[in-house]
Formats: sequence, C-alpha cells, structure tokens
Amino acid sequence: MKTKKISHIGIAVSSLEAAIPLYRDVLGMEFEGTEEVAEQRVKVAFFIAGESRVELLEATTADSPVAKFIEKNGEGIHHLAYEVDDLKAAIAALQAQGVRLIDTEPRRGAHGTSIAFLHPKATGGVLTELCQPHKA
Ligand code: CMX
Repeated sequence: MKTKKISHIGIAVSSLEAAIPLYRDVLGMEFEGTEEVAEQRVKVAFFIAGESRVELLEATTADSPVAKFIEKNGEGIHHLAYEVDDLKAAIAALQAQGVRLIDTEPRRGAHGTSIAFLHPKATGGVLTELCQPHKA
C-alpha cells in the first residue's frame, strides 16, 4: 500500500462550541463547518491546514470512543489519518502483513469518505486511520 498525505489530525475536545473559536479566530484557519457522524458517535468540525485538515471531535454519546478517550486522557490528539487511493486494497495489504486492525471493512467517515482504523497497539500507541476521499 502507499499513503499519499496526512488527511487530517483528529483532536478530541469536550465541546466543539468552546474549541472552534481558537482554531477559527485565534489560529486563523479556514472553518469548513460541522457534521455529525452517527456511526462513529461523534460530531466533528473541520479546518483547512494547507493540503491537510484539523478535525475536532466531540462525543455524542457517553459510550463514544471519544468520550472514553477524554475520560482516560483528557482532551488532546486522538488520531492521525492518512489518505489512500484504494482503502480496500490497503486493508488487504495490512491484513496480509498481520497488522492488527479495528476495521477489516471500510466504514463511513465525515465528508462521505470511507475510513478504517488500525489498532493503536499495532502502531506504537498512535490511533491511525486510513481515509479514502469520496469520488466526485
Ligand atoms: N489513541 C491511542 N490509544 C488509544 C486510543 C487513542 N485514540 N483510544 C484507545 N486507545 C488505547 C487505550 O488506551 C487502551 O490501551 P491500554 O489497553 O493500554 O489501556 C487500548 O487502546 C484499548 O482502548 P479502550 O479504551 O479499552 O477502548 P476500546 O478497546 O473499547 O476501544 C479503540 C479502543 C481504539 C478500538 C476505539 O477507541 C476505536 O474503535 N476507535 C476508532 C473509532 C474512533 O475513534 N472514531 C472516532 C473518530 C471519527 C472520525 O475520525 O471520523
């Protein structure tokens, strides 16, 4: 498999409303808006940072992975996402190399993307996401 670039950096926050002004008004990033990703039990806010994005994540349920993360670690960097052209092929290549995955099938991410997570135990403690953009 081949990764193309950092798609986005996911940052877990307790409140999007409280966190958005720092990125939009203080750091001066272009704000793309918010979106609820029901399947992931998160609401996200995206900011453009060059050819990558910053994604703020707020939990929508008490059992959301983001709620569990904040309970354990507090707010902070939650995951790194890399863009790939062919997510199914990337998953197959990782499985062939015995890499532990959270998702063995693509699932839906924000912006209509297809995503899959590698397990943090397989990636030196960094929760890693692969992300295939929606084809226009
Ligand atoms: N970064 C690094 N390590 C993490 C982590 C994170 N974000 N989240 C969990 N872990 C670690 C935990 O610390 C724990 O380690 P120890 O066993 O050493 O204590 C281990 O992974 C297991 O974590 P857990 O809290 O017991 O929780 P679960 O096993 O229930 O789930 C995980 C962990 C990673 C499988 C789950 O958080 C998950 O499925 N994450 C992917 C989905 C997700 O985060 N979606 C939100 C993003 C949405 C988007 O970008 O679109």
